Amino acid sequence: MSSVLILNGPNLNLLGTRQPEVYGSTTLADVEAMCAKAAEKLGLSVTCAQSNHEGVLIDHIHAAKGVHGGIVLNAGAYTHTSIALMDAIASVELPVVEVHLSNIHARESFRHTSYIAPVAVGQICGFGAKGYVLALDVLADILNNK
Ligand code: CA2
Repeated sequence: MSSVLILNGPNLNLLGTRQPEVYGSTTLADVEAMCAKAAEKLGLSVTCAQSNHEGVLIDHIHAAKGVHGGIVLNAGAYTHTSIALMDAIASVELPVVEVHLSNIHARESFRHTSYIAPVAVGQICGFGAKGYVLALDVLADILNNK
């Protein structure tokens, strides 16, 4: 069975508690439960992790090599700043699907830049928590060589 890491970055532990008009009312626990359910249907197993620390996120990406077949990554605001995360993704050579709850291209201009996008297989944004399920669907195809 193919295994996928669902990795969430800074402040996403607060999902559903503040700014519901931007990020929805779904909590991170809800997102992770949705992912587990979707993964089961797709024949994938998932491991979920969240950190507010750039280095810890990098450690998770490094540790995924040889353990997981791919990564669903919402790097939060590190998306727009972190060359270190970009380098980590490039170094593990795993398919990474970049996810954002909000449409980052319709928001402030500093959110239009993603350091993740050039090393990701693709980016899904603007569809709320459903984006994670869409990303798992894409990864299932990639991991089954469809
Ligand atoms: O839309 C997304 O998923 C983001 O990755 C979320 C990040 C933001 O910096 C990115 O530009 C887009 C912020 C996550 C903050 O999450 C919160 C959730 C509830 C309350 C406060 C923050």
